[in-house]
Amino acid sequence: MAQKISKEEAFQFLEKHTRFLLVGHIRPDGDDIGSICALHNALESMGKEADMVINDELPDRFNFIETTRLINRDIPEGRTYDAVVFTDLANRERAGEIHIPENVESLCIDHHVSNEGYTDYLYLRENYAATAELLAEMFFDHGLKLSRDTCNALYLALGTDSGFFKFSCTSSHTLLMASKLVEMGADPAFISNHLDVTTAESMKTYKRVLDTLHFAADGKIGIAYMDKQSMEMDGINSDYYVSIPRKVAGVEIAFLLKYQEENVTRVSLRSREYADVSQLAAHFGGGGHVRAAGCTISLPMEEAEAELVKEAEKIL
Ligand SMILES: [Mn+2]
Repeated sequence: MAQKISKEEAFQFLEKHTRFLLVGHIRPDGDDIGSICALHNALESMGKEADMVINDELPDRFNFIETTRLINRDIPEGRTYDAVVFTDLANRERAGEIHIPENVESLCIDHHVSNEGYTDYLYLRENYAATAELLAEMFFDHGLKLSRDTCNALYLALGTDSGFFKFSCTSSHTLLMASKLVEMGADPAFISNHLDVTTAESMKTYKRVLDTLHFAADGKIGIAYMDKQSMEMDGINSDYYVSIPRKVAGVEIAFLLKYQEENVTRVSLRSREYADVSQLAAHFGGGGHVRAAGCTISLPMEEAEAELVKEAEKIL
């Protein structure tokens, strides 16, 4: 089990090592991508070497962060490391199919309540909106000079994980970090302009997903599907579509059921005010946060829905 450490100890870990492998998660989101890029740049500014690995395709919409171009899909060959840092990964499986060197000291920096403690050290703040919130605070504490791209990466990460400062995870501290990032060069309008545009294909997918919207538990559960075709059209941005069932008045729990393969359904879960969807996801072997979680169920979509609704009704 990981040894839980403080922010100071986590920074000391960064200071005492020199060649870092940074690992992000599969199906990367804005927080993961922004956090790994910012940590990479901060380490370089400290005179360290760092390679980034995310073992999955990166969504195009985060390309405006220049550092994303340095992210590797696999661990580069012939490199050696004296430390591995996982950012925003609740469990080891989220790293994907990569062979992480053993006998190298490992640290995880994360904000998932469901973190499984799979590294030597764990710096966890489960009340923080994003992993980037831990990193930004740490960098500010030590007076690191952050480039404009690094500030944008951290702001993007804070913004995407907090629904751009709308979700309940948004605290005065989240906003303070965002404010300091803007002071140091982050550009909120530049970031929004890149995120708010959508492709024609995404609009068509939106219509397809919207057509599947239905309800259970007297309208307290909102459900939408991304079938095989929708996933082929815009599966890489699937997280965006869970906003469809979540938006409807009266919905406390939203499910987006996503085709993964025949008889395997991935599920994104969201809640609005009181339901703990991280517990619900954990019931199905998944995890996440109180208001946003995910799991994979080995059933076709309709059957997965029935199981989910049955469990969800117990907490409504
Ligand atoms: Mn996150």
